[in-house]
Amino acid sequence: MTSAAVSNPTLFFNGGILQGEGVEHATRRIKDLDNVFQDTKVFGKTDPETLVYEVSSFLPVAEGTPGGLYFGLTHIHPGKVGNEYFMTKGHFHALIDRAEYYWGIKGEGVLILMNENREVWAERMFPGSLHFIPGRVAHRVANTGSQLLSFGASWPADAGHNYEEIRKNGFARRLIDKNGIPTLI
Ligand code: M6P
Ligand code: ZN
Repeated sequence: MTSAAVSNPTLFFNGGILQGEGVEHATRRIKDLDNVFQDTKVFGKTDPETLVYEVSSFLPVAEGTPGGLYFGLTHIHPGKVGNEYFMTKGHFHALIDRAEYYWGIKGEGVLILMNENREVWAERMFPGSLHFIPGRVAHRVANTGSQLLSFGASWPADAGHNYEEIRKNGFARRLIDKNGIPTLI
């Protein structure tokens, strides 16, 4: 059903896959996640090609455009390195005061948050959960379930990513599997 005034949307995330013109796909494998997991011994023995997460993004304007809005869909595979769950690299925004929304679509996870004083807290993520991430707060998501974890994200086009801080100093706390229970230590 279309008319001159009512058209079909140009973007879809049916079946968890973001489709449409201008959508970009990125993969993060073990080999891309140096300095993310604590157990370097197990990390070193893990197949470097193991797929940890995938991100599709719709970036309609150039990075840095004030007022622009980005959309991303992230899928984290189930798995662990030692007792630590597969998770995203995590970042502060380059323009540190920029905020972001995350929301759970599929599977179970935990959103780990850390402010500039290195205080860490975490929120459970599940289908229908909505997370407002204020500016000045680093964010990372771990898949704590045995299925794929999918979540949506929307952030300002001028936010950028500051990975360096997390790469160097990490998060002050880690989420590990302690006797089957996701625990912040
Ligand atoms: C979300 C957004 C993206 C981010 C992605 C993966 O989709 O926050 O900006 O790139 O998650 O997270 P990270 O960049 O920390 O690996
Ligand atoms: Zn972000």
